[in-house]
Amino acid sequence: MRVSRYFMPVLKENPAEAQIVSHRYMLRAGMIKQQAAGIYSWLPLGLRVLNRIQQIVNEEQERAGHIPLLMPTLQPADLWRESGRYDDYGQEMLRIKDRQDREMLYGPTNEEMITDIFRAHVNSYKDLPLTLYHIQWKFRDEMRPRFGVMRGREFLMKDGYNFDVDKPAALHAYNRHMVSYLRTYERMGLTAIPMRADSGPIGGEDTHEFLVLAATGESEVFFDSAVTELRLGTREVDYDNREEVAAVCKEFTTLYARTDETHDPALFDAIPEDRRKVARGIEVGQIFYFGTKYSEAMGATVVTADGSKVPVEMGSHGIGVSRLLGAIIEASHDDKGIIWPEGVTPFPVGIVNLKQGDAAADAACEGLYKALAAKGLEALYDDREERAGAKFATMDLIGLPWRITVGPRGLANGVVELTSRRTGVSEELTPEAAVTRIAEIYAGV
Ligand code: P5A
Repeated sequence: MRVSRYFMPVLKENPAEAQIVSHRYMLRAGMIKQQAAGIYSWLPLGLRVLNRIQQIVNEEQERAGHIPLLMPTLQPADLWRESGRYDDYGQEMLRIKDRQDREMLYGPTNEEMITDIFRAHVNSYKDLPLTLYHIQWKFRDEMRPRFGVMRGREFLMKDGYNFDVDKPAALHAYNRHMVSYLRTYERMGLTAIPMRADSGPIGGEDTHEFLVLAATGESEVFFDSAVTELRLGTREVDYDNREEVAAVCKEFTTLYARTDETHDPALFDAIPEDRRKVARGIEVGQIFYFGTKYSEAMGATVVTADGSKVPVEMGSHGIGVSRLLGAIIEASHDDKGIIWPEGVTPFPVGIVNLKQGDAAADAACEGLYKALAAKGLEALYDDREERAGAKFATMDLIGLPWRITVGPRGLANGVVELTSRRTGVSEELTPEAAVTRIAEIYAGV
């Protein structure tokens, strides 16, 4: 993409309404525009990151054997009367009437609807296990929408629902989600710690939240600092192997890590003092096991191997897809702007032409742009007639992890400059070597 042809309305000034750094940088980098409290348009640069995040989520869900579908944003109120949540949900639910005076709502979550789909089409244990998920917009009329996409009213969520014949199978699905989420967040460059939490309006007995540590996080968290060292890394996990999946979950949930809702001071005090940490975190996901809460209320049953009819065992599992942009920026930025991890960056590399109009510089930039494209890497090429300082400031603000700087002086020596946004370290390379290096970096992403 050439900056001269792109739509990236970068702001010079700090927007007064943004209280935290991620919100400030998302507005300044022209990623989002507020349309009403907690409701945003996703401008092209923001949409590219949102799409990258969705792609990672999809890949990891499919790797775990979970199946995508798509449910609507609008739901009939009657479904929610069946579970009893129509009244329970209160003011957070946006209630709408259609022209026939039928009561509808903009879905804050989809337990009822997925249970309705299940009961319409499945009735035998032979069709289980089954986990269905979608990535869809939700609406929650939050009392205090704030911090940009972090606490929106309209927001994008990945929500998945497992259906199993008995509790051990449902707990395996819970564990599978935990492991797939750990991998998902790691691919986004995040450390998200699973913490024992409270189940709130979703209900159920077992639940973990995934928290990214950040001073601006809305949750208070208590943990053993050793938990922040745990990594899934590149190990292969066989998602069908119950013991193996459970062992990974045990590894990640044995050390003390809880939100304020479930904090136990006595257990906390048993941690060696130098590892006892109280901090703040951003909740980027939550998984729930709730058994037959919805299936019983809504009559979703299966016939088991011995011929008896039982309510299906369920859980639901969510990732805050749009919130993740804010969380990643809170975890990865400096005073010049965003520093995207390679896994989610809107463009893998930026090209800055120091002297637009100089025949050699223009030709070298075009050559780099095409050579990168040939390797499947779409660069963002700043081809504007602008001062070099302004181009650098924009690149730093939008946070592409790598920048290639091209100018007549370097080209006279046959080199361009490759700079890491994270470390600021630059090296001089031939254009061909720069392309090879970038391709190597992204080969493992
Ligand atoms: C699990 C999936 C649920 O709704 N039902 C379906 C369950 N869980 S949850 O914890 O309430 O939400 C899942 C994740 O969505 C994000 N989230 C939000 N993101 C932005 N703005 C909001 N107002 C908002 N509310 C929830 C969180 O990341 C949460 O973990």
